[in-house]
Amino acid sequence: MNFILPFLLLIQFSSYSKYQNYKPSVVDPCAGYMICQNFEGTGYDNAETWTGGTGVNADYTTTVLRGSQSLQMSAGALIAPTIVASGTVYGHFMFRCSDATPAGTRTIVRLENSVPAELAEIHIRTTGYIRGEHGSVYGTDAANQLADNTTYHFWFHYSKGTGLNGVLEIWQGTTADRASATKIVNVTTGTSTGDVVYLYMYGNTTESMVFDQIILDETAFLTVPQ
Ligand SMILES: [Ca+2]
Ligand SMILES: [Ca+2]
Repeated sequence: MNFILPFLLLIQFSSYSKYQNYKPSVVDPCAGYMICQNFEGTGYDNAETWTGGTGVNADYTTTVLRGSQSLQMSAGALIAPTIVASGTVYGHFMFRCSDATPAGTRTIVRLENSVPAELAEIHIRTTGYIRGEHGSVYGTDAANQLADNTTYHFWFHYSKGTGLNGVLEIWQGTTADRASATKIVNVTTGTSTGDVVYLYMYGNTTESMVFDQIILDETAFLTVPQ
């Protein structure tokens, strides 16, 4: 007994010291991404400057997709901060639309080169399906029909080609995990040959488009913070 007790106390003291020295690391959920915007607080967060015209509300609180504020667009275009030119980009955004079967095809996301001129777009069709466009090549309308006022996670991958081999992939899901999303667009014959410099989000006067957690990077990422 006299031998065991000091031994147990030593173990206990050792664990306590380890606990005292433990400092939880603060992980910045935006660290490392070229663009990472969650629209929290007044205007934009993550020290990013986004520019847009009328019809853009970066402090939207009515039906928030994530956190306490989202982006709501009822018109116009919003431009993300300029990025270093990149021939391959991976993106993610959360999206909710008041009318998922709009009266006309609506562009919701566009990638542009330094000119700026269009490289690729993501559309909602009047049928409620998502379509991808790489240069002059349109992908087949996706098989997953969107529903009104429903929140989705979209993921995309653009790679420039040399004329007829550009890639645009789009995944549609309902969680922060791309592995559980469905690949809905797969263009492999795209005609755009340019590097991405600009990311645009679009609104329309007829529908309310709400976005959140917009991320863009040069390397693939399969999950985003919940
Ligand atoms: Ca948010
Ligand atoms: Ca805001």
